[in-house]
Amino acid sequence: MVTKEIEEQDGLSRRLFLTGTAAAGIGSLAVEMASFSAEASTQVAAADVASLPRVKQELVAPPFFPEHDQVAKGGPKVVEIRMVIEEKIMVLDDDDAEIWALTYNGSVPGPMVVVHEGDYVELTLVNPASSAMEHNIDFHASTGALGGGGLTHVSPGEECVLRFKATKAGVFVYHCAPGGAMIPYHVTHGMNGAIMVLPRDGLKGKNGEPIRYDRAYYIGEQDYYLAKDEDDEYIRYDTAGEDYADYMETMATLTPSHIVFNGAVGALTGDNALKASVGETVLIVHSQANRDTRPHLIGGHGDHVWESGSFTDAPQTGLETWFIAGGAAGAATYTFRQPGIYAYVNHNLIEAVLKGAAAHFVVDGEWDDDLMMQVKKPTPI
Ligand SMILES: [Cu+2]
Repeated sequence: MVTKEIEEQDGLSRRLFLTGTAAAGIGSLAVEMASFSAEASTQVAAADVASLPRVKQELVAPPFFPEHDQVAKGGPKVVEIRMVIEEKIMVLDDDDAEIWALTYNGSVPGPMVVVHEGDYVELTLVNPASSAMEHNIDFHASTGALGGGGLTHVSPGEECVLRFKATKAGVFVYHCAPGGAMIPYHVTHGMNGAIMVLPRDGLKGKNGEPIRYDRAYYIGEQDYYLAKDEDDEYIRYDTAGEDYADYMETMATLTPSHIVFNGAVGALTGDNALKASVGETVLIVHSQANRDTRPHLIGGHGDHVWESGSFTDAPQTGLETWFIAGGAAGAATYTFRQPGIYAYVNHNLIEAVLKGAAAHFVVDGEWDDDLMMQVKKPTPI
């Protein structure tokens, strides 16, 4: 049905395609909820929020975090962020497989946002006139129908502002959810990211002891469903959205062509490997907006792991592999004790090795023979 409408390209069909409301179900629900939520949102006690200090957070491309305090300074703030939607070709692997990625700020995943519990997040979402499609954003960290999705539909050439109170401490996914089949289509074209809502007094262990980190990295795992032609080559398209009909078929197989970290195979290996030193504690936030995954640091552990992503719960300790449910983010800390190159993988090893879900940590420092040593080199038996 949708395919036919795209081919027709008349004004109405184009609009339906852009909004995703051509597909029945969640699409129409979203529209109804949008008007309902918009009404409710006008009742917000704007006066209280207006008295709060405002700070701008400069978002940066993953795997890096924006500058932030681990322990909040002062009371709640309004944290202003800006995301510009970018539809762009991204090369996914060494074989030049490519996709018209749908992105927040040009990266897959979108940028990490960091606030403290009780802060307000105020997002300006910009959809440039050059875009082909309508987009929006659903914050799993927020409270209110559709996570802001109903209040943020921006057509090409529009921008909007959404404010929500970060009432839940934890790490959470955000993603585009325009309606109907466009929801998985946009999410599996890269349109997702994560936000970290820290407790105001910082992260804590089982016994309330403070947990601090020296570095923080954001790993967004992404499944793509590229279509191939009759010669077994990935199909290339001239414009964003042109792959829609083919992609609907490949998505329905539930079999990704690629499962990668940070947008593409090799995005976090080689020159792009994550850096750390022996003795440093690294916070790793891992998100997967669509599909279950199971991070594992080969040669290390999860010292503290918030598997569900909720900082309200005490972290688990000493994990070998942890589970991140599709549609969620999780957090883990690890203090490196040995130098070397560590692979950080989705420990479905087929997905890591054959599909691409692997990163490297390059760790410098002194080797500790007590922890590990080669007692005898390989020699003939
Ligand atoms: Cu979108």
